[in-house]
Amino acid sequence: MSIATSPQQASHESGESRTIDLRSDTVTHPTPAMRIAMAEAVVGDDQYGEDPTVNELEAQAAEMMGKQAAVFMPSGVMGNLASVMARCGRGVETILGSESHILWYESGGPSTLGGVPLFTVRNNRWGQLDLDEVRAAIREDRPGFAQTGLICVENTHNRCGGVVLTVEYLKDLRAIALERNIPIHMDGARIFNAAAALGVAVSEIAAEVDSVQFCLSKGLGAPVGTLVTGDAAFIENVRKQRKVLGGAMRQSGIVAAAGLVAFETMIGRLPEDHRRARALAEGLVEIPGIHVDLETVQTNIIVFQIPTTHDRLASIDAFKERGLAVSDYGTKGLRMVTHYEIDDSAVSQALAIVREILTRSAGDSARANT
Ligand code: TLP
Repeated sequence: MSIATSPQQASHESGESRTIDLRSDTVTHPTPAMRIAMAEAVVGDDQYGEDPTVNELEAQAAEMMGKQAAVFMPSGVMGNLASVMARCGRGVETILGSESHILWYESGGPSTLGGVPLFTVRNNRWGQLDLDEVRAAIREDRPGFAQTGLICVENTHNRCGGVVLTVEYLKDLRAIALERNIPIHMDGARIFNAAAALGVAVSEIAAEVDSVQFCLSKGLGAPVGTLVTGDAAFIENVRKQRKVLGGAMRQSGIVAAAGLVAFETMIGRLPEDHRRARALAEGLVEIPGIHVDLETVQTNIIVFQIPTTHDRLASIDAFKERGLAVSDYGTKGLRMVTHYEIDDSAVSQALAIVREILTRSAGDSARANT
């Protein structure tokens, strides 16, 4: 056995060394420093609270977010679900955005496993929930009404193209939540991207919500893991819910070690991903027929539409054949996400492939029609 000590070697392992993989920042491989830290991690049984590496990761996470405590979870989906279940018992409702990840991509977990009804409020172009609509969505105390137990927000907002919720917006939302004593949970899978875009500390964002879930396995490049942060009593409850969901771990310091390296080495470089996403977006709008809402390209995500003359799925396949992977975002179009394995030359190659495929097939179909 050997440890892959270079990103090239690591990506070689995946057998995809030639693909420019812009499907997500979740596709990143652990850095060489992470692999070494994982191999050398001091571990113990986390369920006895005896894994020093996990304890250190949780302490650092809580401190960065300015919260009392944190708990290490296997995934963002589980972090969100355990957070919702810790706030809302069966029949207690959660208010969340119509475009939220929890609603779209988490298999209906809160309702199926938690018995938590979901009440959706429309997300606007900026990923925000309209404040008047939130006010109206918080239930009065009536026999026929479910009780409102939680408001969820997402920052950065994935389906809205990586847009950032500002601290000012969150303060306004908080004021409404406080009037009715409803806690706010932030799906902050990419909160470090949000903080980098706003030029503030993550704790300034986290201060406006009661709990934050954030992922190590996206732009931060670690292989696995999420942290949920909040007050001590809430985190104790999330630990219980994690156990209910079968997500408690033992010598999880092995993976937590990569998270500690991510904190040290990956947060500071996120603006590079944002710069490259911008370059990609600006290059895409130059290609005839492609539409990108440039104002929403604020972090590392680009959602774009290709000309209606082109079949979306066939175009994705054609990109793939030429060595470019992007994801399908259904009616929203296609998505690209930058990350640390995407350098400037990958950006220009990706643009060249998109241009080549879309112009070539436009030409082909024009010829076919004559
Ligand atoms: N998002 C993934 C896919 O599920 C779409 C991606 O490629 O972006 N919250 C947000 C905002 C997310 O974007 C994701 C992952 C999660 C939660 C879930 O995290 P994991 O994958 O760790 O369970």
